[in-house]
Amino acid sequence: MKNKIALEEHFAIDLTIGDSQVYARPEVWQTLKSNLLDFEQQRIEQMDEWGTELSILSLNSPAVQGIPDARRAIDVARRANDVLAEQIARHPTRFGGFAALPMQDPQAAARELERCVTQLGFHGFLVNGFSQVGDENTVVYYDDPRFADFWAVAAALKKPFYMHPRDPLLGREPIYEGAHWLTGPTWAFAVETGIHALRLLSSGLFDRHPELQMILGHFGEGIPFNIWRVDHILRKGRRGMPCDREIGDYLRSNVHITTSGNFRTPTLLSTMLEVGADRIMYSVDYPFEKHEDAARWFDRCEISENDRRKIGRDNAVKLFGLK
Ligand code: GRE
Ligand code: ZN
Repeated sequence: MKNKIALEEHFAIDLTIGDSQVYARPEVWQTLKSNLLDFEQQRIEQMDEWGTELSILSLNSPAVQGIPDARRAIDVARRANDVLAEQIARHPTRFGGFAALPMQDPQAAARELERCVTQLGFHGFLVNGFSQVGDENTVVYYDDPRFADFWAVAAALKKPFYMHPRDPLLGREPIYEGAHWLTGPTWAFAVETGIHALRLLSSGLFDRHPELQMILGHFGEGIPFNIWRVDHILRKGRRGMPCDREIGDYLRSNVHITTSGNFRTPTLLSTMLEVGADRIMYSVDYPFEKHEDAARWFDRCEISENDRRKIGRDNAVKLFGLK
């Protein structure tokens, strides 16, 4: 498929590139680093070769979310968003943007989001999970009441947001001790991000803002596979859960799911059965993943051509209101 749209595609700036080094084996770090910092060379070559017309770009992880000092977080977010805006201006048909936001200061995050959407033409925002706030051992999730006004601003802008992974703070998660190969994209990303998404879905956020749309990568971080059980258990007793509906209802009305880094047909088919082909979108997760691996799988996997067009492109055109 030639004119795909991909939306979990990452870049870094000098101030954030160091955060990605722990995820690269030493022999591939120089390549990953160069690919994250690059916009116009390898990135566009790979998009051309493997049929991605438009990449919606976002900062690497955890970057701004991992900066406990709010003033520094505000500064780094603004710089990253300005770098991205400049590249989008140079290649408006090839790049779009998700804003990085300093959630350490919800008011500042709302102002930066408004700037990015109304002045820079970004398509929404991407957060790398919880934010450390004040000191590095403090974790804040976005169902916290302090974000009420932020979410009102985000919903009013009518752009989706991407809930992207970061690792849990390993000092607070002893379960990974002695099994560090399970951290990061192996497993910990999905657990951490899946729970954060479930917190938002069950918090009442989507009752207050029924139009708000959340995007999850990696085929939904495990949620579609387990949603029947989640609702089955909660149907027997809600245990204080404050939202109006079942979590699966929000999954089918407020969530979109991408293929990023999870190029597997049985998983795609199961997700299609659970949420429908209209809520699934192609993504690569470049440069942590290869366009080649994503496209070789997606372009030929056994779905109808109608569904391939929706997932590869048309659903994103609709969601982001592209030309
Ligand atoms: C990502 O942000 O998507 C990512 C990382 C580190 C390793 C793999 C990965 O930040 O997909
Ligand atoms: Zn990613």
